[in-house]
Amino acid sequence: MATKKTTASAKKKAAPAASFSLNTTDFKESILKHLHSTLGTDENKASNRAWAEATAAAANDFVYERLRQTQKAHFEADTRAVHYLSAEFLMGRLLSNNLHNLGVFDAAADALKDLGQDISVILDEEPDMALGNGGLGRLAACFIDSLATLNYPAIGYGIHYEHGLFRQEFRDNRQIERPDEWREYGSPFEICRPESVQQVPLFGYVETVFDETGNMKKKWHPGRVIKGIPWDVPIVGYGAETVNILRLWESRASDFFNWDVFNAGGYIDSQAENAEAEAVSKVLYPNDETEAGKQLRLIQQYFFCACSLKDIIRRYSRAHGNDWSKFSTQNVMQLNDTHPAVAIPELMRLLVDEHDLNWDDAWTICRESFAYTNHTLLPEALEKWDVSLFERVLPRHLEIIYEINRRFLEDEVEVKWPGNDEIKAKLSIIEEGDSRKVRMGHLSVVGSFKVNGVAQIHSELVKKDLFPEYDALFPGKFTNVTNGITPRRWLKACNPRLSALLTEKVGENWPRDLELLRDIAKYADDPAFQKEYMDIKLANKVDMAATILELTGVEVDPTAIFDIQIKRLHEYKRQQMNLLHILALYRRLLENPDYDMNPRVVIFGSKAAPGYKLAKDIIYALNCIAEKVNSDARIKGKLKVVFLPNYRVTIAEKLIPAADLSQQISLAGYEASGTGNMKLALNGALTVGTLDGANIEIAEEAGEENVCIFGMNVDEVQALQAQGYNPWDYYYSNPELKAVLDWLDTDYFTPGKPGELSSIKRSLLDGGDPYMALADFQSYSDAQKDADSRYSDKAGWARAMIINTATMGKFNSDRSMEDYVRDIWKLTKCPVK
Ligand code: GPQ
Repeated sequence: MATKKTTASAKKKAAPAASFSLNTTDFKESILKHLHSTLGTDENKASNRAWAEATAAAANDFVYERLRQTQKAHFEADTRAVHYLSAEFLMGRLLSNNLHNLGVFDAAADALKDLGQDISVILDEEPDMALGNGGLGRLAACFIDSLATLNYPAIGYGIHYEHGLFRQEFRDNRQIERPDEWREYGSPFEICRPESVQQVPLFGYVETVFDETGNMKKKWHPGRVIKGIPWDVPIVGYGAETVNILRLWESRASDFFNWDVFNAGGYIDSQAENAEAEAVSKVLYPNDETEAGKQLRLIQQYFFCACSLKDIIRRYSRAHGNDWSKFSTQNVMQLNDTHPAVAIPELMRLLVDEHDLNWDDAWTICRESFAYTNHTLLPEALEKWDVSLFERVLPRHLEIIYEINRRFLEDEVEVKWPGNDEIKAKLSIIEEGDSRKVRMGHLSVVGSFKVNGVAQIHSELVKKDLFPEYDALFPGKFTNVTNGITPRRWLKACNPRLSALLTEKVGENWPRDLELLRDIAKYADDPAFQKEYMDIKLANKVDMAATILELTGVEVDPTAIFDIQIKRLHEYKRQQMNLLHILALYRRLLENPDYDMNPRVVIFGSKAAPGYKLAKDIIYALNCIAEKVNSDARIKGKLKVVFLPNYRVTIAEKLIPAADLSQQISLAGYEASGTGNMKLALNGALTVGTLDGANIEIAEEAGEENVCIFGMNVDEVQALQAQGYNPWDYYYSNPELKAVLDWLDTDYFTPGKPGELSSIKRSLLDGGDPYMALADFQSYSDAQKDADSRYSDKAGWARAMIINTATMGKFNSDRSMEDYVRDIWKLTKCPVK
């Protein structure tokens, strides 16, 4: 067990959770007032939705007041701020979170109860704000929560998608996608700011002109202009001292452009133009970790970056006029992966073309203002744009990128490696070949002052395998910031039972200072505490069992092991290996109904990108297997398989507190960090995991004996790849593995339709098994067996769970933010009143 850190912070006086003296009576009055005067209804006929909106409005009275105070404080102090540029913010629901962070959750619950309403029913009215795909988008949401909590001046900038991530349904066991309608009837959590609309040029051509003094200038004549309308979502810090904003841009046709067409008699054409402009922010691309290379996606990226930079410059100019010397001391822009990388040439364009700075000064400002976070090594996720596409959409930006590249290769690469064309080709922002491409990762590295990976091992691999020459060229530019999660949403709000127990033991300050939980390690062997802790886990599992029944019709035993894999569906995450293990367990049970194992419920939550055929086949297979296994009386309920439809933040909040096992089984070297792993461990689950991403750091913190590590490590993976991996070797040498793979070719799980699950077997054998599931299978199976026998030792299991909860302090996203602040952003706190 890791008890290496002392809890110095434990001695600090606990700060109160909230600064409001809002009691139940006040809250009740406020809800009623809003029901009447904001919603125009009354308590006798109000729908659940109206109650929810009135509750949100009551909370907003405080939120807006703190927002105003925050903006005033930031303006007066003229502090340096971070601008977190991200194409995704996976916020989930906001009302419960805001009530918790305001410190009025209990008051609201009591008020609603007095009014005859059940807060959990009311909160269930709110659709998820799912403006993101998975980990990357959820990380952005946790980070802005932490920045507000820590009183740092920060703005999140993104896209106001009309439709977030698709809603997943199953039809005949297959995933189908339905549009997400998170704001069909508006949202009480956003404020439109028409006074800050921005214009965004697109397409057209570039003209070379000369000014009065004979200087050459470039003039971009855009073919279209669309407008960006900002919607502000208040981000309430815990304790609600600071309320920052998330500013999301919605696209519309520019009035100015439209009227021309309209007046020329083109009423119908102008409508088409409206539709085209509105398409830009219409829908979130559902591809996680794959770049689509589509024109609309490039336009989306440019759209929100252009709006955001103009917004940043407008705010800067208000205080500093035309004096650009302080721009980079006042502003830092963090690029959340390469999706916003086009902000780099856009800032150059604004400074050089529109504000008449010379190239060198502009470039210095750029390079001092941008920092870049890499979230993956997967080659298919590294964005590259066809030069021809770039030229059509952003002709001036392509010229600027060429100039950045020319100077970089001549002034920096040539100086370091004279005459070395091979290195130049490798480091060039432009990839040569049949179709030339702009490499957005290269652009991000060249244009930033810091580049970080998201877990220790990932950051090492970014240096060693992805960008080794850049690391040699720019010593000190590459760094690590291990990801984190907000303990407010991912423990306090989602697991109220455990939260109450923790507060009782360590005081009320742990949601800020998660290291305080280390103190509960001293009760890890205390039978009374173990009982309290495990009773809570069981109660959470009972709740989850009810949810499973409601959502899937499957009955599960709450005393069984709840074995959970929740994450996007991707071959590298290896849900298919979990599938093979399920088949192995099922087979063992069929061969021997007394096979010694604890009852187990294997639970999945996962969406597949709509165009990712194999991922959808894996979902289909798991649903078919679930159907068969769950209805097979021969195995006496010892194994159940559940695939929950439409996995999202809100489902995660219910599942995580009920988990016993956390499946984190990516092939080592492929999961940059993972953040679900942190949430599950914090809520007590034991990690069944490879030595990949943040699993390594979780094992360090919890101690190896409190996790179940298996499989090849990164070095072993790379050695096997170098030597030549042959999945058939494992197929022929492991009879159980062969049997379960062959099973997939039969019609056992798809009666009358043999071959329906064969694509999975094929990908693992003929397809070469790119993520080496067969190589790690036996070790995985052994780790699962180990987990099972540890579960049988009740005291040992309780101890391990308690230690997991006690030792996850490092993964507080507040710590991640302090790392960014110290190593990259250099912000100072701006306390609000
Ligand atoms: N991640 Cl590049 C995504 O969720 N989407 C993406 O497009 C990319 C990365 C994840 C990554 O797979 C996880 O390992 C990380 O924990 C997460 O980003 C946040 O860094």
